[in-house]
Amino acid sequence: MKAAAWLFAAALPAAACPLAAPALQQGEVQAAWQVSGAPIAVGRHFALDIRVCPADATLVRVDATMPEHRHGMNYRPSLKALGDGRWRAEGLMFHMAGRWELRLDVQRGGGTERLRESITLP
Ligand SMILES: [Cu+2]
Repeated sequence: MKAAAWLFAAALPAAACPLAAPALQQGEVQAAWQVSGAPIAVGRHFALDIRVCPADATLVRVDATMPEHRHGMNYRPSLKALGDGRWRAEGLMFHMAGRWELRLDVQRGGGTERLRESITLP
């Protein structure tokens, strides 16, 4: 596992701030994410590679809900800091088709910014 994490850290470039579009933005906080490995599919675990800016911002939580159904995921993802504004979230799973809202909570300067993005699964 250690070797795999190192390989990943080497492969993903540091978050050069500000991030190029498309990136989520809330206040001065920016985040960009991409699915790591196989694309998101109903009922299958997936992982996200996430970059956060500026450098003093800390990603503290990754979560997802289905707002129209008023429920979240059945699993709580783990979050790993890789340094240089890079993070990895593992163990996410969307157990239904439909619209999910991905949520990234980022702490900076004593406040928390919540960045959101809609993901619709066919
Ligand atoms: Cu649902």
